[in-house]
Amino acid sequence: MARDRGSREKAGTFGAETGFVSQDLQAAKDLIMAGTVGDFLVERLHDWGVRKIFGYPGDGINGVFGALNRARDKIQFIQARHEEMAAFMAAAYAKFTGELGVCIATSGPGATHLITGLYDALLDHMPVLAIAGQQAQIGLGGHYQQEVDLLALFSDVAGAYVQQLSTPSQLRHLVDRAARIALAERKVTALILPNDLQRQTYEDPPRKHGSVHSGVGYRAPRVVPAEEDLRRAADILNRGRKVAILVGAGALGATDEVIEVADRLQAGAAKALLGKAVLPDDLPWVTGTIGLLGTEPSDALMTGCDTLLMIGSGFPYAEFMPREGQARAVQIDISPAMLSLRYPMEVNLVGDAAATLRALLPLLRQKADGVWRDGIAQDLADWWITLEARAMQPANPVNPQRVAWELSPRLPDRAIVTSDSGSCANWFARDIRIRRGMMASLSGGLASMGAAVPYAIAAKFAHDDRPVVALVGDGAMQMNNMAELITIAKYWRQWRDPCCVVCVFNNQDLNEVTWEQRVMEGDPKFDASQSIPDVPYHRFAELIGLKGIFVDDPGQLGAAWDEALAADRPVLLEVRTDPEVPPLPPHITFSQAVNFSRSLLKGEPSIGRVLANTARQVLAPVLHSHQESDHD
Ligand SMILES: Cc1ncc(C[n+]2csc(CCOP(=O)(O)OP(=O)(O)O)c2C)c(N)n1
Ligand SMILES: [Mg+2]
Repeated sequence: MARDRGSREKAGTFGAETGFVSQDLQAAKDLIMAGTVGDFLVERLHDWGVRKIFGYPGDGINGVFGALNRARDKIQFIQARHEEMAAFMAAAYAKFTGELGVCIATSGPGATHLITGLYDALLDHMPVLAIAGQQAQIGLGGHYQQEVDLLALFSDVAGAYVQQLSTPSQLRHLVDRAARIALAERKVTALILPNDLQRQTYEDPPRKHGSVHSGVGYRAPRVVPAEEDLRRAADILNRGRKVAILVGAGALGATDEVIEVADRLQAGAAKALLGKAVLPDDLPWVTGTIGLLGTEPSDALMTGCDTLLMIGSGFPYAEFMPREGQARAVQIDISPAMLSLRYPMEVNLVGDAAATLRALLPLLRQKADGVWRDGIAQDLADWWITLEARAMQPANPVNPQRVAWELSPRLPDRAIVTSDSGSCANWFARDIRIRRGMMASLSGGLASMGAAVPYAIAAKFAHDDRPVVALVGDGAMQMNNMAELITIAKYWRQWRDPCCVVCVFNNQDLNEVTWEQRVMEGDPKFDASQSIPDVPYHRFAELIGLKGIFVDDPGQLGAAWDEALAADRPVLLEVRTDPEVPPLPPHITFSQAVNFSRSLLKGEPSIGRVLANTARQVLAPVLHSHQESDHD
């Protein structure tokens, strides 16, 4: 009977939408509500090791928020400005801790807002649990306010496990399965909780036919391939004369093992963007990132190798991999679904990166030092000179490459660097030299704008003793990152190390796409879609209590970074950067270059400067060296 009363109260007098609930009354209700479905949910998540939940409230989920309030000593609730940001935070928290990320939102618009952040987690294989409220069961199907079919909404992104609670005693196994499946399959799961149920008394499942009796806990197994398969892989790797390694996020816990294997095989190694922190960039055989945002030495590594070892990566662009038939190949991945996806592998190994490489090592013969690695080292030496020259090219007023170039040597040890999607991802990928102990990430698979600041916030909550730097375009800043500065302003005093620098590339342009229009489509910049307003980001930061620094002179960049990294509070470093410096791939193809030239003929507004910069930076060598390969 108590349950029925609960739902009547929600639907009537006590509905939060009606605003009748006084604080005292709510407190009294909270007291007698101990032991509700909401309380059990929080308790069970705590048992699962959850200590932080990112989200935003609403009356559809207030029964859980009351419980979070009662359990403040167990789980910290972190309030984002927007549910999508909370989901990005949960994804990034999982990335930076290896733990389950949890986000929470109300019914209807709160739940729909979560979606992009959840896809970010899904595409980057992060374990995230989304908790969403729902209208009271009595009204479901009634075209009720804020009623959205959440099972349908979450069915794709949380396809691994999405359930709507229909009776309190069901909750235990819903939580247990949602947490375990997210962790074990590194996927997104979702629980939908009708608000009338959240306040009902929780009871453990009765011992009767039909009940489910689940338990807490998951430990990842140590997965190592069969000995015979390891031998087949070792045979291929031992026969190779020019071995290339490609690492991704799946190798993040295997730095020592990758280095040992690479040294044994005298291999070079390129990094997919999400694997940027797998290997430090000061090793003379690490060619940096690969792909559209990659380096020329990575390109040379892939085009020149005769053997490929791919570890923990779903790197998407096959055109940056060896040509089919060029290299014999071995892949290691914990997920069978990711095997032989971008290149037909001769041996597919399902296993943990570190454990599998450890098991491989005794089977690998030491190769003699050779020309292959010397060539890579030479390519790299040349490349760093090229990058520095590109970064130091004069621009109007500041060359964006130089922003990252000047940051790189100044990054404190153990720094965590995040980037948004936009042209700054190029400079993040190429110009930041990662050192051992650092972390770095961005929205990889989804490549969504708007992730850098929520990622930085999650990084601070994951490791509040580590300095954090976020690189963000002005478009992404305006989209939603600006609002999340308010979240930084709200929480930074809780962090042991206040160092959190958000660097905005103010080019008044959606520059990455402007260049895609030019280079990929052969169109001129579409001013109506590409130009964006000038906003004084550093002054906004100052208004909300952060430190603001503005730079429009490249000579001041170094000092500005020093000041930002040493500040006693989070900093917004705004740099006025030149939108006419092209964020082109390491080797654009000849046809792309032709398209690009055509765009200029079609009436590009700033034709003079575009041509000057492009010619200076990349176009001339591309046109010379790639005419042949493009016509193959
Ligand atoms: C949510 C979302 N919308 C659109 C895009 C397409 N997109 C990728 S980069 C970019 C431009 C980003 O502009 P800005 O943040 O100013 O960075 P810039 O490239 O100018 O440095 C756009 C529109 C995207 N990746 N994500
Ligand atoms: Mg921009």
